Amino acid sequence: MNNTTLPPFSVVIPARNEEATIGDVLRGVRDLTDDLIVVDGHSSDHTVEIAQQFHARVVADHGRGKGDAVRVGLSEAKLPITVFIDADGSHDPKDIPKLVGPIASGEAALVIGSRMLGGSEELFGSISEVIRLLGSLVISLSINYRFGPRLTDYQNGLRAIRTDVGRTIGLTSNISTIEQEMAIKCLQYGYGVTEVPTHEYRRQGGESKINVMSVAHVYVWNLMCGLMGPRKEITDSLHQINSLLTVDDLRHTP
Ligand SMILES: Nc1nc2c(ncn2[C@@H]2O[C@H](COP(=O)(O)OP(=O)(O)OP(=O)(O)O)[C@@H](O)[C@H]2O)c(=O)[nH]1
Ligand SMILES: [Mg+2]
Repeated sequence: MNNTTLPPFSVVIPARNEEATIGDVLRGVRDLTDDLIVVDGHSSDHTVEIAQQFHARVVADHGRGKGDAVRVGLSEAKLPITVFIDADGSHDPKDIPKLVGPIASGEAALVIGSRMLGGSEELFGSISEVIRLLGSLVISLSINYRFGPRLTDYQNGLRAIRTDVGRTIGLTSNISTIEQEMAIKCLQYGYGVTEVPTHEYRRQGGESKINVMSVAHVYVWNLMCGLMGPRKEITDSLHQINSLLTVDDLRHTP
């Protein structure tokens, strides 16, 4: 059941072969939401069965990657705010109310958890982690320079977004570049983007789905396109969709 002091929010867990950890994540989030969705990446282990045991709604992605799963999650969400949390145990469900608060108050349309503010076990453990940290810092600095905010962690998968905004900003990424794309497109459209301190743990089991070196060029290309792209206007058709779910709705939805 949802926390009564917050507006209702859907929780989306993208998961591919996360049988070792998804049960603990589901246990942590199930009492926070009335709309619990696991977007399954065609897992070959027991991820789906475990999700069903926790009465999560399980939907399949199109087999293209985490970005695809995030977009499927947004299209499936039934509530005005959608929270994303990874299935590998690296995020703390107790941070979720912090993410939802600034959307409920109208301060932001997208709220990202910041490992730079809240700490991370992953910052300096291995060469790969240092490369990812440096890449993440470059991405953050570039987006801040182009659009003006002073945020520290545009890459974090732990985040909350107004569902209507997530559906209408034109997300296209199929892989984990979805996180930077979501932030850049919100900023291009003039939506508020902010962050709150959240702690990140090293994944608690299973295997990483990301190979930094093989996707680095996609990150660079997407970042360049996003930074060079113009600021955008909300078109009439977007207005029509957005008018179905406004921030006022968020505040007044029982
Ligand atoms: N549905 C779906 N989920 C995915 C896919 N790829 C990754 N995920 C999930 O997205 C989340 C983040 O993936 P991770 O492999 O943890 O990526 P990361 O957090 O950048 O890397 P590490 O935690 O260091 O392993 C996890 O819950 C994955 O199971 C996919 O293709 N489809
Ligand atoms: Mg992870």
